[in-house]
Amino acid sequence: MAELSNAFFADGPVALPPGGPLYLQLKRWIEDAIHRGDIKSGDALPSERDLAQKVDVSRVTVRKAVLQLVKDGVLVQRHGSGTFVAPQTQRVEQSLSQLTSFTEDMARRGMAVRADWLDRGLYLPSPEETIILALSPGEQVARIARLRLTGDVPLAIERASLSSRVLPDPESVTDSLYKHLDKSGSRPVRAIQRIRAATLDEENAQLLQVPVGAAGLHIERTSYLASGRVIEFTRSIYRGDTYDFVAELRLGDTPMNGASKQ
Ligand code: 16G
Repeated sequence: MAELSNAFFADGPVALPPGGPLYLQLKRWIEDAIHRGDIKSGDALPSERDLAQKVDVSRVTVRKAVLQLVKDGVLVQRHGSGTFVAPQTQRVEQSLSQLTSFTEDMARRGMAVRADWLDRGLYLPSPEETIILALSPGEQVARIARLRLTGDVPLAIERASLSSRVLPDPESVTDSLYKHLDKSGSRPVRAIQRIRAATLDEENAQLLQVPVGAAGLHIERTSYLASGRVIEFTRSIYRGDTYDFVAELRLGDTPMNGASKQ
């Protein structure tokens, strides 16, 4: 209750928008309060009991409305601390023709970046990592996994694998991986990126603060040095509600262009 905006619980009786079952009326009332800015991203919702009392509905009705809003991604529930208005996200348009880093992409937009470290260390490589990174027998793989955020809004989960010869001390990467690689002259110059649709499982959805089953983009980037050697293999999950990947297409010199001549 402490973080509650006064406007949300203005004096006088609450008039729910008419139409449909009571829990849907309450759901719309909460959504309207968010749209009006009476309660903002990160604000705590009043307790179930307080809401039920103020709106004059049963706690079961409140629970149903809140559950629906959590399912829609409007509210988030944090274990032990309550229910909050979910972070509002601005869509990010990302070109597919430039090999840039997350930090650079965000800096270009004037957005601050932050990473929550999920993992950073040296491991025995998986067969896939051994093949893609062309690791020698016995060579370890450096893995760095991060939740990437702008402000408090999580945008992506990135799990990068590199040869331990390139990155012998993964702990030394403190902010930008590409900046770090640049220092040792091993920043990639070319990459192949594969993007496919994904629905988010419980673990990823929780990290990205979206409902389980929400749409996401699964992206694999394999990056190369000028020598042709693979330097980085990264698997990422981006939030589907925040990213537009944009590619410029040009008429190519394909057999189709010559079709009219036949
Ligand atoms: C981008 C790359 C990722 C790379 C990271 C480096 C995609 C899908 N992924 O996010 O492969 O590791 O940039 O960013 O674009 P950093 O230099 O900010 O750590």
